[in-house]
Amino acid sequence: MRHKKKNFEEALLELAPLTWVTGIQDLSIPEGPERTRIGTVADILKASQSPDSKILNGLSFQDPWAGIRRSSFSSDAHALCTVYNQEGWTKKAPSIDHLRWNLAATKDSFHGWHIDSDGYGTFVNVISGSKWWIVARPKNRHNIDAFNNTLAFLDGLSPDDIETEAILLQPGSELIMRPNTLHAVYTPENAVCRGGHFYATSTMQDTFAGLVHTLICELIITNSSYAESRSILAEMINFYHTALVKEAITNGQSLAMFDIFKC
Ligand SMILES: O=C(O)CCC(=O)C(=O)O
Ligand SMILES: [Fe+2]
Repeated sequence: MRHKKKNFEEALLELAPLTWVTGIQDLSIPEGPERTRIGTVADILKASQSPDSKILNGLSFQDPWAGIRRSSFSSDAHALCTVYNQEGWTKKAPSIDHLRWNLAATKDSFHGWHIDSDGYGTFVNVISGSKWWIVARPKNRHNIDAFNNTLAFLDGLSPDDIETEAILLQPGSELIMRPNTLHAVYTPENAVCRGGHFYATSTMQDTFAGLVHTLICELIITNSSYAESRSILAEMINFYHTALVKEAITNGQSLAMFDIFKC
């Protein structure tokens, strides 16, 4: 998706008003839970304007109004839109507020190695500035077990087993990252991004490994956790069952395997 180039202030104020209160990482505080403080969008703007200011990283701008779109990789959107568009469906839909979020970081923010929580895949678009997104993956890409053992994941990863790649994200680029991907992020200039999480049928094995890591280690290796993700997975299971076992037809459309496995 293409975005018009915006300066930081303009992009930041499109996320939220100056008085908006949110969790912000203050990089003058050593890594750990204390690093996340409560601040405002005005704090981020002020810090962005002075080179001597603290480095601030706002990672918690949930953006429920961004909506979820059916994309070629977002099977969860496909399942939820189909299930909740059925005639006569009255069940309360799971909260999807956490699926769309924005980031606002000042120059030199750094986020250490982690995986995103709950087995989610992630996409990110840079609106202003840039980000170095560094990913690590098993050298042998066919060895899907390499990142699936939690103990190995925590202590046993050797540089001989993994390869890393740094990708410079700029306005107009979109990164789509599979679940259970170790990544670290450096912000070389003030940056605003829009992003989101997704589940894809094609990467469900990685989702499962990411879920197990989230369950066992939670905040040691990931930076957030969302209970609602389980309801979304339950609806996907419901969707697969409806399509594959019941071979149901919804809104005049067959939920054939083709529909499910295309994303
Ligand atoms: O932009 C950043 O500093 C980190 C983004 C990220 O990986 C995350 O929020 O999980
Ligand atoms: Fe992340």
